[in-house]
Amino acid sequence: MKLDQTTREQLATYLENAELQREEVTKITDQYPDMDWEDAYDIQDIIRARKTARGVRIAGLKMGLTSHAKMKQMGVTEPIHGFITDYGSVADGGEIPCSRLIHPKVEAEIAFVTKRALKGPGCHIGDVLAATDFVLPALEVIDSRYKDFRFDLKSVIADNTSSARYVLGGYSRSPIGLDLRNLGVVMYKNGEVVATAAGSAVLGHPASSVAMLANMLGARGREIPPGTLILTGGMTEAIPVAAGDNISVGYQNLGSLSVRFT
Ligand code: 0L1
Ligand code: MG
Repeated sequence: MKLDQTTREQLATYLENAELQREEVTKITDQYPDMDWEDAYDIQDIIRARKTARGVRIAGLKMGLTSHAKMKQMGVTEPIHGFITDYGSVADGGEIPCSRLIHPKVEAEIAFVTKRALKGPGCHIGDVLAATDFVLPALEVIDSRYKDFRFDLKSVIADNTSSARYVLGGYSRSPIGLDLRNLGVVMYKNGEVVATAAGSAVLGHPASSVAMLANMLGARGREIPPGTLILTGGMTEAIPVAAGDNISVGYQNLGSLSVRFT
């Protein structure tokens, strides 16, 4: 690590305050260009530990930047991971007040729920499918705390990968017998199609995103416990939303979900 503990704690305060007070901030690498990946995940961990200490429940994990197009755009070869919270959960058909967010965007995703632990290294799609209880449709609402969504990878990891809200909906099904690679989604904003995609947009197969998460956590001596909800990453591009927008997403063989921004 390149940053001392006091600096990492100060940066965690800076970023969590930005989230809680709905305040755009400048990216932290402007001030600390030498910070490394370990510093970035450590700042995220400090934010997570502070939330837990205040009684927030960690509802699951998420992978971000899992599409090859988005990775290429950011000049990286590895996705990033973060966590989701109980207060981030929004009911299917529910409302999300924009007054609590800075500049939200939505991504259609597939969520997995595990029934057995997954631990890297060496975790692969077969391990993930065998350890999955069910999959279900998800919509992630990302809301970078950085001005104009302008950041680099280390800054966005520290900012818990822009995690803000999420909606789970549709049908829960075993992944066995589902063609997740070719599973199509259509996203509508105010009744108009704004994005279409297939499961293969997520690292070739959404289960490979879970395998990669297990391998990334394994490199830090951690695992994905049984019963973990995992958002596998956007199939569609991230679509900006504002108060008054209705978003609905249809998932082939898995039903649909919707949410309204107020
Ligand atoms: O969930 C995501 O893919 C977002 C990762 C962070 C990058 C962003 O905010 O666009
Ligand atoms: Mg996402």
